[in-house]
Amino acid sequence: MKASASANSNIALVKYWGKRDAKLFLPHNGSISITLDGLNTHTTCAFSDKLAGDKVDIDGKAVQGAELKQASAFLDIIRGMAKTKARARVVSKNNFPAAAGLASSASGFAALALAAGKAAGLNLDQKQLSLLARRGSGSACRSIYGGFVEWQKGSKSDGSDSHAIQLAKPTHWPEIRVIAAITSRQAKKIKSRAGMAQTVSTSPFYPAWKATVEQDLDGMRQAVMAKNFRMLGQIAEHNCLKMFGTMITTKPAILYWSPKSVEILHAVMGWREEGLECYFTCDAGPQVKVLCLARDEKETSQRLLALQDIEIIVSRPGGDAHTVSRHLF
Ligand code: 2P0
Repeated sequence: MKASASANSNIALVKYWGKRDAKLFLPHNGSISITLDGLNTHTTCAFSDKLAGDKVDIDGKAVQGAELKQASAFLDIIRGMAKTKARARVVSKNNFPAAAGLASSASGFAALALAAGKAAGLNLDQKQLSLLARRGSGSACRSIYGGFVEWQKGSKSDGSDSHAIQLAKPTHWPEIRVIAAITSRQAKKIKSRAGMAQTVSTSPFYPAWKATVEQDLDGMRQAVMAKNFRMLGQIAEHNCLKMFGTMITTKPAILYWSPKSVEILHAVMGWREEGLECYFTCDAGPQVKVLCLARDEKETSQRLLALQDIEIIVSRPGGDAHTVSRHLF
């Protein structure tokens, strides 16, 4: 059977940074994100006994090497669940530039979990899909749900309690805007996966990260439920800077920011002093995501574009990952 699915990417307000189990993608800490309607992946999957191996196309290019191995290992989990040996054909399209470093693995593995699960004849509920998507890429477990989402780290060694839940639907707080400012299109030198492993094993600040993240999670849950934008922004910025603190103190150091990224951080802090309420957050890369409310979307976008050599993508809180009837092959 052939099946297709659509999933949105997400931006973490309290970050997932560090694994306690690399094989099962179990995190050291919980995380909270907003699912983003502007960054979407559409994926079609079909299993067939006639294929000699898995064939995966992303944005018109055949995936090869380590990336194909990763996709096949994920499909193996689904094959195990469905008790089949059939190989898969997968075609996937992002509606945002693949090289822009905007967490395509989150929307990608969420869409693949749903499309491949259905194509294999599995009838998984959202919790099961979140558990499955996590095994492809940690942040993907949050993209199964729309709106405001928490990945509960869990404590079991088999990972069966490490999945996302929805804190609030997108309609709870539709005024939130996330403006992704793309500062560089060069592939980053150190992937998140390697960066977090290096942080856990070498940063002297990692214990401080782990010791303070629960209070960020508590505060962020409150901020989301009370729709307190100042509190949300302040915690998100602080949590992002703490994560960068652990990254830049690894051996060797990892510095994901470009000069342009730092320019935006200064600009956002300056605009805030002038009364424009916006906050920044960044992932493991040079792009900066600026958080603001709908009333300030236009002004914030214009000021970002005026910094030059920046592209922006504006997102609102997006919906759940869902199956779609339009197939890509
Ligand atoms: C996050 N990041 O919470 C954090 C913040 C980057 C910085 O999740 O190894 O691609 O596939 O589980 O999910 C990016 O890392 O890593 C990420 P794997 P992933 O969004």
